[in-house]
Order: sequence, then C-alpha cells, then structure tokens
Amino acid sequence: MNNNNLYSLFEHHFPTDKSATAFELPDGRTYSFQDVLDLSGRLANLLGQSGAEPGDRVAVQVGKTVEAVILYLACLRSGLVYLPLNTAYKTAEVDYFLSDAEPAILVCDPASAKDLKILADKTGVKTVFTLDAEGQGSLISQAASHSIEYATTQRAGDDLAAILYTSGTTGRSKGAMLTHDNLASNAQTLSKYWAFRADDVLLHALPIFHVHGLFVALHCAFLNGNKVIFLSKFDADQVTAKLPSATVFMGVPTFYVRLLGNETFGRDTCRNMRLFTAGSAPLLEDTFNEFTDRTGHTILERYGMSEAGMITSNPYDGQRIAGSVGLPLDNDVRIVDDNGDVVADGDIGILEIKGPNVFKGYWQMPEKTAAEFRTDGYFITGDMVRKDENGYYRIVGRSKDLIISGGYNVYPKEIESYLDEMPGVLESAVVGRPHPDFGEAVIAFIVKDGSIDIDEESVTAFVKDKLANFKVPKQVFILNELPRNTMGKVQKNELRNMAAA
Ligand code: MLC
Ligand code: AMP
Repeated sequence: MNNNNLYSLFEHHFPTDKSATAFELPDGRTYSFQDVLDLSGRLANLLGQSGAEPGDRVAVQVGKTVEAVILYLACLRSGLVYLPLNTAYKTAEVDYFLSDAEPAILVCDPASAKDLKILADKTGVKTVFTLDAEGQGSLISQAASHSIEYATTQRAGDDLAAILYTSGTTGRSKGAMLTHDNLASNAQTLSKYWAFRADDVLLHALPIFHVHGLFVALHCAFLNGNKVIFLSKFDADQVTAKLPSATVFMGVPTFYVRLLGNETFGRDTCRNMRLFTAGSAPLLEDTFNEFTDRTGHTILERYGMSEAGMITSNPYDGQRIAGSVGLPLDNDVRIVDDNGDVVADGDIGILEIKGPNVFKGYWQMPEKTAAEFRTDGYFITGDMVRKDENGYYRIVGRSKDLIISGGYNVYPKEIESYLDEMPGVLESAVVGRPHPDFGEAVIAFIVKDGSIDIDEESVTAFVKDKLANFKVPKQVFILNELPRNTMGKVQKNELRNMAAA
C-alpha cells in the first residue's frame, strides 16, 4: 500500500542533493534539507516516545522558527495531528483549545510554560515541551539524544494531519479537521497553477499558525525543493532588503500596504521576482493598482479559508483583475440563495464548494458539521460572492458576522460575550470599520449599566487582559442605547455608519 502521509510526498520532492539549502535566516544561517530530515526524524522519535500515538493531537503555541516548522513535519511523519495556535492567544483562550482538542502533547514558549502547564495538567496533556524564539528549549535538547532514523508512519489519505481552529459566529471556536489528502491536493493544485519551479526562492514573512503561512506558502516550497528565506515576522524594511534574493512572495493585504509605504521599495527591489500573491482579506483596488505602477508586477489575488485551503485564484498566465479573486481552482463551486437554490449568473449568493481540498468536518461537532454541509456534500462557506460575465469571482460580503483585521479573523460575538461580562457593562456590540493599515479595525459600542464608572480605557484594558491583541477594539464608543429594529435586533449597519463617521 502506498503511504499517503503528506510528509512522504514532500520528502519525495526534496532535492536529490540534500546539502541544498532549505531555509536561510536573515543573519545568514542556513538549514539544509539534510538538517530537515535529521531533525524531523529525531523529533518524530521523541514525540512517539512521549506517550503520543498516531491520531493524537500535538498543540503548538510557539514563536516563528525553522525548528517550529520542522516540528510540524515531525508531527506529520509520526502520524500525529498538528494543532497550531496563534501566539497572540492568551491563557484563557488556550484553555478552550486544550479542553476541546485534548492533545497528548503541548509545545509552548518557555515564558508561558508555567501557566500552560497548569492548563495541561487539568486537560490531560501527557507531556509539555518548550521551544523558544531562538529555536531552543526542552523539545530540542531532548530530541538531541534520539536517532535521526525514522520510518515515516503509514497514513491513509483520510487520516487527520492538522486541526485549525477557526472562530465561530456563536463565539465558540471550531476545529477544522484537515486530512493528509486535503493538504496534499491543495498543495499540488497551487504548485501547478502558480507555476512553481525548482529554482524558486520563497521569501516567507507570514505567521506559521494559519493556513496562509503554514500550508499555502510552505507546502509550495516543499513540493519544489525550494529555498525559503525565513523571516521571523513581517517587517517592511527587512522584506524590502530581502526581496532581491527571492522569486516568490505571499502576503496579506496589510503587507502590501506597508511595502508601498516604504520609500525604498520599488522596481529594483522586485527585479528577480516572478510572483506576488495576496489573500486572507480583500485587497483594495487602489493597493493593486499602486503596486503595479510602482513595481511593474501585478499582484495575484486568491481566496481561501481554513476549511478548504485555496478555493479560487487569479490566473498565473492570463488577466489578473483588481477586486476579483479569480477562477475556481480544482474544486467545484456554486453560488446559491438562502434556500440553497443556484442563483442566476451575475447574481449575488453564498459560495458553496466541494472537492478534495474540503475538510472532513469540525472536531467533535457533528451537528455543526452537518449544518454547514449540504446533503450532496457541498460546504457552505458563508462568503457572499458574484460571478462576473468573464467567469471571475468577486467576494462582495459575508453572511457570517466577521471582521478581518490585518488578515486575522475576529468574530464580534466572541468579544461581545466577553464585554457583556465586564462590571459596569449592560450590553455591547462590536463591528468592523475600514482601516488604512489593517483593512478593517475592531470597534466596540458599550451601554453602561450605571453600577460603576467605565470608560474607553478601562474597556480596552479589560479586553487586553484576556483576549489576543488583534481582538482589542481600536476604539470604544459609549452609547445610551444600541440601535435596534422593530424585532429588537441590533442594527449593526447603523453602528458601522456611526463608527465610520
Ligand atoms: C497586530 N496588531 C493588530 C494586528 N496585528 N491589530 C489588529 N489586527 C492585526 N492583524 C496590534 C498589535 O498587537 C499592536 O497593538 C498594534 O496592533 C500594532 O502592532 P504592529 O506592530 O503594527 O503589528 P505587527 O506586529 O506588525 O503585525 C501586523 C501584521 C500581523 C499585519 C504583520 O498582524 C500579521 O502578520 N498578519 C498576518 C495574518 C495572517 O497570516 N493571516 C492569514 C490567516 S489564514 P498594541 O496595543 O500592542 O500596540 C486565512 C485563509 C486565507 O485567512 O485565505 O489565507
Ligand atoms: P480563515 O477562517 O481564517 O481561514 O479565513 C477565511 C476567510 O477569509 C474567508 O471565508 C473569507 O471571508 C476571507 N478571505 C480569504 N481570502 C480572501 C480574499 N482574497 N478576499 C476577501 N476575503 C478573503
């Protein structure tokens, strides 16, 4: 039987010369493909001897290092299910993920180890390892005594490779279960559509705990044995300095807005580039056009989500249209109305998708899974789209109440539920407002109950204490009452207009 382990697919595509560079850091340090093979072997041995069986989850909340990427590969290799967590999540948020996913192993930064160890004990985690921002910690020191030899664990295509938590409209995060085949098919599709080749060099500045930085970017590089110039985070100066050594760059729209704000960024910076892609949030037409004027390159915008990887893309060869997310990739798509009936061409509806990239369901939420799939297998994305006459798709809105800030999803319901618990708050409503840097900014409206005095500062501090920093409202308005319609429903459009004014 063939091994459908995604790692085997990657390894098959690593260069024959294993001394070739797989990762290069800004300070010049490099990791060869042999280093990747060796450390992933050691880590796979360590994980296996730490009480984790294939199918068990490994929760990981660590800074962006090559060692963290190799940990991901080691999890694949040993049949464990990788569960990455945004480093911005606070202890209370991590508590939920650990309780829900019940991982066997937790890998965290040494700075948060004390707090997370308490959670780990409570939720039945067997082993806690540390990994710091320099790629050091108990994970690496303990792996050192293990063999580099490891026979990659046999996996069926339908076995889980990763769980990515996505926030829910009800405020409760859902773990999207992605299989080895889901990830392999999307990676192969993107590599083909975006014409990846062996001599590509990927400049990587995205975080590695979401689909964009972890799967879209890295999987294309693994499938082509490419060198990755690996930056620990996005910094416009550093990206500008490193772009001349790269051929491919992927970013959220904020990256492009910030690059355009950098005076030294221009045609010369991009002289060796062949592809810039954007996604995770809408790319403004102004940004798209200004980028072309400044560099001579046309950004390729694509659209996707945690549950399915990439769904549509502007063409590599062919016209890339501003404001459009292009054409369907290797998945079936249809646009339907509220009753699930396919709309006429040109009409707006909700996008539904079906294909090998579409996830298996939400972790331990069979009812939620059933509610979001049609009986004929199509998944309801919740994104409102229109198909133009030329066959290109446009995202025109969302049926889900979601704010996307700098490429991170924020569900108003989660923040509202939290704010409603704050002493002095009677009720709250959270909306998004256009923001020049982050695309959208989180704005909160509060009605006081009069019991204690609260103001913008105390409300912001309250959120900052418990929720990830990108969820903290950039502005707070205190109102006497929330605008409601005759049915008593809060009029969020009115609040958006108030916030914009
Ligand atoms: C940081 N802050 C944010 C923020 N990121 N606030 C709102 N939205 C964000 N995205 C906060 C900081 O905590 C700080 O607050 C203040 O804003 C300014 O910080 P900064 O120094 O400017 O932020 P920076 O560290 O530079 O981060 C900005 C960023 C980062 C854009 C580089 O957010 C980022 O890397 N975003 C990429 C997200 C991503 O990969 N998404 C893909 C999801 S996958 P304070 O109070 O501390 O000063 C997906 C599917 C698909 O969606 O299709 O790809
Ligand atoms: P996530 O759940 O973090 O994977 O985010 C997925 C969501 O991001 C999608 O459902 C879309 O709403 C949004 N998204 C991704 N790419 C784009 C894009 N190019 N344009 C507009 N929205 C996008």
